[in-house]
Amino acid sequence: MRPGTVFGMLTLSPEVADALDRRAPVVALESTIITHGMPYPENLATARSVEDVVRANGAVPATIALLDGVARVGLDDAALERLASSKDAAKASRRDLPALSAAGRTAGTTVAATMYLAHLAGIEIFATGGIGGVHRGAERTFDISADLDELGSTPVTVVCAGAKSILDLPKTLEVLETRGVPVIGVGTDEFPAFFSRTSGQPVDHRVDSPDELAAVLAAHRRFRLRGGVLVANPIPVEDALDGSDIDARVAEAIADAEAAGVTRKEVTPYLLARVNDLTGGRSLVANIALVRNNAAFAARTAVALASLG
Ligand code: PSU
Ligand code: MN
Repeated sequence: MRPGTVFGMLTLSPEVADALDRRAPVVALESTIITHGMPYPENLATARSVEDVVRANGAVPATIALLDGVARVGLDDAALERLASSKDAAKASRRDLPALSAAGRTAGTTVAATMYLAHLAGIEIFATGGIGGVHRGAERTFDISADLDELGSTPVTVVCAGAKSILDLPKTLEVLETRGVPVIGVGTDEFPAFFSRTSGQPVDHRVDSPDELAAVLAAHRRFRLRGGVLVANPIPVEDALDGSDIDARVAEAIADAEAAGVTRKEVTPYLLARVNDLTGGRSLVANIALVRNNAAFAARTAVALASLG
């Protein structure tokens, strides 16, 4: 695929276009984590270092975002810097893409929107920190992230560290089961809880290496299952935080969100910012470590997949 425009609305960087042409390993990276998930300048340092980790593990990084209305796949450093320092970047989930694009806006793309754009570009694997899911209290609010429906319908593999306890993990796993999304633990039989390696929630399938995951993904392809695959890679032991301590801060953040009357797409960014504040630097350090860990595993899996042909 040549750099430039695909379907009128997608611009690939020359490096990503060339890698896809050669069928070389490529890893997609999302950008709501940059615009709404971490404060400046840590967001910029993280975006750069995650790209470095992908390269160091043998793949080409493709950070995806909406810049001046154009969906870009593969950002240069100036674009990363602009996105990270922007005060008015929007948050684009799949349904926001048309209106934001028509208005020429700049936006971070969520897991859902990034999966969709990655698939259009022909990228099969994507690394992030945490996915959106079923919020606590969803039986009252109906707050369920569009990330889960996207995983049910778009064939991209998402490597994450589980989900933050701002979400209801058992309900999130139930919805993933309903949507037919394979959930695969990396070196674990439990779904990890983002800052901590365990959640008490079992996963049905486990792999212990990138090669094993590549074999599962090749089989997923052969079965022509139409949706994505969720890979749950626990935070490294040395970076993990004490679960009960974080949970208390998260509960506080959720109470604040309810008191402030926050709803819909504002909920997750509000909670992420509040949890960052309430835990001080510690949660941010852990967050950065787990994203890098996921990027490494995704890149090594992309390399293994490419060698399967
Ligand atoms: N969870 C995190 N960090 C994040 C997000 C979620 O720990 O940055 C972002 C991701 O981009 C995810 C989005 O796709 O929030 C989900 O938003 P919502 O719940 O509104 O669908
Ligand atoms: Mn929501």
